[in-house]
Amino acid sequence: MPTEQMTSANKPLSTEGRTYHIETRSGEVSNRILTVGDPKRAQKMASYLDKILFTHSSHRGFLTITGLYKGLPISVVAIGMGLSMMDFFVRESRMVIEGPLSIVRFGSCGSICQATSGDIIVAKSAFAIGRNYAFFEEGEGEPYLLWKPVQADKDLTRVVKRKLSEAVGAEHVFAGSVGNADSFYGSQGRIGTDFYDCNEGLLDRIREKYEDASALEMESHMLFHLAQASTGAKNMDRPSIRTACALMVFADRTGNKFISPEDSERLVEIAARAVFDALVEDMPTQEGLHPAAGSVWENEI
Ligand code: R1P
Repeated sequence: MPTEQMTSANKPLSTEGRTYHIETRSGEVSNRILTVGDPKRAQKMASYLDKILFTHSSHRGFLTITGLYKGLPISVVAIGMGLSMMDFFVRESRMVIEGPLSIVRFGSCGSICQATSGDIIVAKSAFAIGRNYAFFEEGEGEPYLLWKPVQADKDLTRVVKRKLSEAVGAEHVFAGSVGNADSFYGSQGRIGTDFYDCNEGLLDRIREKYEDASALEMESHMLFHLAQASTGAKNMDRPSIRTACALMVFADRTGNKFISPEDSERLVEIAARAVFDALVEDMPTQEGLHPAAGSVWENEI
């Protein structure tokens, strides 16, 4: 349950200025953000910051950790799973951070290309895959809808890919388009008998429609879409929210293999500094970013 009174139904901010679901306020979250799904992954990656200044776990399961890396503020935010959680995260972050945002998602995925468990796929673009309820209820159209890919930010993506390639070896880093499904099972073509999913041909249809389709996961299209839909972009020389996404291959959907817990932990440890280095290279100063006055980094930089 939220502990502070909300001041508006349309834009719920508490009397203390905290957002309704993430529960952070101005000065607690940096313009540089690494976002992940799993809170344990967030804690592990945040342990590679030079100093932690702020940690908050919200009543809805969002975990925010803000600290310093190479003298600059960075936040690590765990959001859970799915495109709705990504929507909460991007919108409520925007509400409390002044200036441009650089957001890198470091997630996990299923590979539908030659990348196998333990490799990394960097998203050049992301498309949405949605269950078409009209098909299931009224027999209309295809069982799954495929939306056109939205591009990641090219500059941020380039630096993320370079840093990860240096960290894990270029031969383990792939690039392509990522399918953001609205579920883990039906909309990612996982076959079962408990539900009427009509998804037997879905992976083939995805590969046919998008030649560079490489991975399936559940948040990247919403991240890229909201960056493009961000109105702040109109007044700036580059978009106000810039986004990139790199994904560890947990499930190899072609070879039917799954990563071991040891290998996934090792990958997260190796990638943490690479992603922080990318965020710092992309935004090397605090000029034009969220003001230090009143922030958790006020007396640190
Ligand atoms: C499914 O297991 C979850 O893992 C992937 C999917 O996008 C989904 O959120 O990403 P994360 O590991 O970042 O949560």
